[in-house]
Amino acid sequence: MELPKNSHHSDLFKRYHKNPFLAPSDWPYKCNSIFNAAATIFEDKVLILCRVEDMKGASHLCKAVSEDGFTNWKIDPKPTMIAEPDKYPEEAYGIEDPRIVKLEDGEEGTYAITYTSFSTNGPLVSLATTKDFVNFKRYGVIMPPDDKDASLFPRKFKDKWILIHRPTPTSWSLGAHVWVSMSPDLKHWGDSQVLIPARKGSWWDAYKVGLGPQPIATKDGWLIIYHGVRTTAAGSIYRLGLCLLDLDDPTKIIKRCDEWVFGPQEIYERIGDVPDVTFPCGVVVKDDNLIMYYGAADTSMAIATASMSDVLDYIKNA
Ligand code: BMA
Repeated sequence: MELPKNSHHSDLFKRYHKNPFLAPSDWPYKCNSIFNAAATIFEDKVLILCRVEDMKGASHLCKAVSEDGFTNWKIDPKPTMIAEPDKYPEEAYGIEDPRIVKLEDGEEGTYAITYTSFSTNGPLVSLATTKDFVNFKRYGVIMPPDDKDASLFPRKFKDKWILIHRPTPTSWSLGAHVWVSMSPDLKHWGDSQVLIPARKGSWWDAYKVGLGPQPIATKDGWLIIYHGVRTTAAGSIYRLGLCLLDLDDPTKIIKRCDEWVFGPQEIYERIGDVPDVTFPCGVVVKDDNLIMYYGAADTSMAIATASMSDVLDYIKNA
């Protein structure tokens, strides 16, 4: 069956012909779904840290590694990072949706993983670091509930780390926006401000926006791929938009595009545990190729690629 598509949808991002490239049936152990993976380059290979939902409903993280980022994924035979509610009570209902950055500025060799802890008081942002993706040092809660969709920038700005995150106000009509907060030590956070506000009314990104993959440094600024949610009578649609931030001061937006550039079209994106969701949490950049890893319908993992120069030209001319 061919689903109807809108006219220029996949001009910028092209779907990998073997999508979905990882599904629950590919997993070495029993699980319900594989989705919303972070991505990075580790030891010259592409490493993705997938959210795996188990058969009780809670999520943990499990890594898969590939030489080329597309094929021959070596999946850990058991969970790589699981919730530890005895030591970290905020992880009571599991851990979800990681983003990875490779730190600079005195922290070389360390990868920071921000993830959502599903606490008894709602979702919140936790931080852990690792040097080998086997042992993890937890920093615990860095943003209280409700807050999610977080990533660090890989370096400091005027001696401060910056975190992108998405707190949710108690009243939906006020909108859930992307914020930034600063920290001198990755533990104490403040100077919070709105970075990307959700739009309103009929906009594709009305009321709820959140960071997608980790911020990507380009010659023209930090590339931010964010998800926007449109609520319809049939549920929500999760699509992707683009923003460019100042390289030296990422609290400044250089450009925000009006139109979404990617959204649910294919059957594996439109049908699943949560229909109509394209939800990337990781990208890797190889030369001019941007390889985006996204969760499809909260069920499986898919890839879309773009030329970085085309993406930057698109943003400039949008
Ligand atoms: C968001 C997050 C994602 C999920 C999406 C669609 O709020 O919780 O983990 O993919 O909803 O269900």
